[in-house]
Amino acid sequence: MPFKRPLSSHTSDDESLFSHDQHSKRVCSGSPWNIGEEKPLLVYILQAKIHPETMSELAALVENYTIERVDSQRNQGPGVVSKLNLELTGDVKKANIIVTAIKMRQRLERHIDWRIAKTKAIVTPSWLRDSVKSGQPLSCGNYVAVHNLEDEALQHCPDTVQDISSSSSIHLPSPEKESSWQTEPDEPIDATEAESLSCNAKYSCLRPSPLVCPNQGLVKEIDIIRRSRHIEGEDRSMLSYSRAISVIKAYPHVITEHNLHDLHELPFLGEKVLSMIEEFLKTGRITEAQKFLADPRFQSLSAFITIHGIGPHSARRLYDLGLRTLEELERYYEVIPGLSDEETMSLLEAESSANTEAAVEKSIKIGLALRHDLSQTIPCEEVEEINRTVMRELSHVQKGCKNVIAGGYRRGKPQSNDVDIVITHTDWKIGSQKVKGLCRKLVQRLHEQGFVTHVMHLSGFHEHNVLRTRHWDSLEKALTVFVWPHNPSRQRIYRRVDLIFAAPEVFWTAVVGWTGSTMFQRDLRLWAKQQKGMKFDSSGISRRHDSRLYYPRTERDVFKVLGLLYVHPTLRNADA
Ligand code: 8DG
Ligand code: CA
Ligand code: CA
Repeated sequence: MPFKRPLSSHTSDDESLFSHDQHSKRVCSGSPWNIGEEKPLLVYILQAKIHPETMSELAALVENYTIERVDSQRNQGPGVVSKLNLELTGDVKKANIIVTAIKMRQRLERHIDWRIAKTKAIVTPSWLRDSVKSGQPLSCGNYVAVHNLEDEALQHCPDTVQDISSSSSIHLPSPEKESSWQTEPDEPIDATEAESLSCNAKYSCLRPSPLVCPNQGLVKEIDIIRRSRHIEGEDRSMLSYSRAISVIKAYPHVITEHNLHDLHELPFLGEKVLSMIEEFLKTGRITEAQKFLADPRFQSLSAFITIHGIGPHSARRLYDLGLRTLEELERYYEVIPGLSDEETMSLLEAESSANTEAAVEKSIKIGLALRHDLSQTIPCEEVEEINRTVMRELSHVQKGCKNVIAGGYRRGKPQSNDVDIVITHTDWKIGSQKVKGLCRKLVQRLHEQGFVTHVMHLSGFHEHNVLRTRHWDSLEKALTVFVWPHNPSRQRIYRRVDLIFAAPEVFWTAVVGWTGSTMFQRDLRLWAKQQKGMKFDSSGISRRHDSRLYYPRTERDVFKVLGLLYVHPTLRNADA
């Protein structure tokens, strides 16, 4: 194969990501492909979907790599010479490892017979780059190219470091697979995988829940009743409606009088909800929902809880004081609409003031003052622009971070109420130290650059044990107000941006938790607890009986560890 040789075989980005690892890899003896072995490791590079320049880069990596590397920092002492013997092959059957940019089975099958594919380790180009960099064939687990072939890739991987994690009581992470270095894992929905989910399963994390379902009008109507229970503090009843809604969200057919009886097969649809559905089919309305919509108390309380910091309990208290409208709330809190000079940046200095009454009141005042802006939804293009800006500023504070935009955006919502960005550091070994305290530093930087005007809430790692019961998780996070600095060509509108920091070991649990939806996350916890004896939240997964911790290395791993089929983010819309 006549490949053009590039000037350099790797990018400067790669240098920074892996420079630490180069000096800390274990020496792995006993590998069939390792140091000093004569037999070369045969590499087949599948050209499809790989740019010609990348192709020559990869080929050069293989062809050049019978190099000797003196690594004076290894445990065995200075001067140990390592050799990795790679050889290109054009015969897929002979290959020990297949490198490809293809991710989907169907696509791969156009080039390689599936039966052969099942006998090989099929990995992403990053496996090759990283193996060459580290001087040894790395574990394939993080570089699996086609997820249907994950087990096979592990089984046939010519790696030498695979067992580090399994021999430990703690699931040790290692460098991630290629796709996870990107801002957003943008895998398409795998139809076979989606079909394996079941619409009548008891847990929403086993059901496929699209953003908009065939019975969305009905869902919206039932959601009014759910909201009424929420604002009145009737949590049990609210949860029943949430469950009914989530079951309907996953029901794939339009409900009609003809198939109404099929709904009896579905969980959580009791007599009351079924009769409401019947009424909706006949009239297009549910009387109880309509009554709430017309109820002044419902209207007031619903409006109050749209303000950040006002939950149902506070809303009812304010209502009992005689307040009815947001304008009255403004006067009560002495707020001037559109103007907020509340000093919440001081939260950055305070040790643990995030939940004091004064801090909550400040955030209510900000929420009220800026409510006309904050109630406007954010188009996904702007979500991405905010994310880019945040990450650019973060790079000035700490190099080597990566992130995923979570929340509704990731579930496919075209318009979001806020932006949720989950951030970690790419260095698995020292990443958690790098991430610690980063939240404050980033917010400080964003404030100095004029992007963040307020911090509504700030919390740190140390809350883990103390406030476990009151919080979703123990991650370091800042709930901020973001604004584009003065620019005549751009509308100056305030946006809510949540910045969540996770150590590399819990990055993917954080992404899953913060991707939601709320009901999906609730059922992940319930499933973990009831079916697996495990504990799940955004800050980690543990086994209950011995507190063993699990550190999933990819998002798919989160599902795997919990014994679940993977659910694509756009099928996690288990709320209205
Ligand atoms: P949108 O209203 O913002 O458009 O939709 P969303 O993105 O689904 O709502 P969200 O209120 O931004 O919440 C995103 C997910 O994060 C949601 O599934 C629930 C979860 N979540 C919070 N707060 C917290 C929290 O403090 N910790 C954790 N772990 N998750 C949270 O809303
Ligand atoms: Ca959100
Ligand atoms: Ca949010």
